[in-house]
Amino acid sequence: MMPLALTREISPAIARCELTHLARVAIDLDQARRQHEEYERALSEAGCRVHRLDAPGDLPDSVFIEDIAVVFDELAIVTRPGAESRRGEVPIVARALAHHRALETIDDPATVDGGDVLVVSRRVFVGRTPRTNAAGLEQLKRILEPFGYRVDGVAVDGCLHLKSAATSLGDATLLVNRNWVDVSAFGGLALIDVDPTEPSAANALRVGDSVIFPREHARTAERLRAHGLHVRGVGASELAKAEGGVTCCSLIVQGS
Ligand code: CIR
Repeated sequence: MMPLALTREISPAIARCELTHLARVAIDLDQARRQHEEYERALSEAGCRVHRLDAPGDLPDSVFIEDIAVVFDELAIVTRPGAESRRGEVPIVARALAHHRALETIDDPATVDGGDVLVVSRRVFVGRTPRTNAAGLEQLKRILEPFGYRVDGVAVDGCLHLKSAATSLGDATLLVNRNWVDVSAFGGLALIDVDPTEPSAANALRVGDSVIFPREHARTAERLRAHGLHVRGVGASELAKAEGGVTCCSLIVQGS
């Protein structure tokens, strides 16, 4: 069955998004919406059925739906986002996922952002960041280990989330920026480094046989093509100003 890609509308309040590492610059909302539509087209072309959830105006970061849940074959874990401003994003996403998976939740005092959770078959890497705390890591372990997943914390420094620094390209291969993540955690996996001039290029979204990837990171895209990967370029400049990348803007639900 086709994977489902859940996406979310861009909030008209995105100008008030959370920012950690970047200075605030104006986001062109029309351009951001065009780029988001291009992204959704890329998901469709990569074989997904796309379902876009709406976004009430008071949730600036709601387009970054990846942070609100982590979806496995056996269940989905609804997170408790590290930024308080983002907790109101949870109910609509949880309701949508409840049609497809049994749900578990991350509960106070734990915090987890989905962007910190990197799943590579039965291994789950969890970024230690200001958004995902030690209690979050413990709750993920308690939920996932009974299903046979191995869950490990990974040190992250200099970027927002683990998946700003490392993402899966499939076939036991990761795309990484080693300046931001301790790659010793990734034993047994092959690593492709971002081009040194493109530090933000480690966020790639593998779906089916394609890698959806920002057109802005042309040099790293060449590296991916040189490894035989099929790269679908999308314009991602506007949401990058809100510290979002290509994994952030969807939740992929396999077999739905
Ligand atoms: C935030 O700081 O929460 C948003 N402005 C960006 C979230 C990006 N999400 C992600 O990398 N998974």
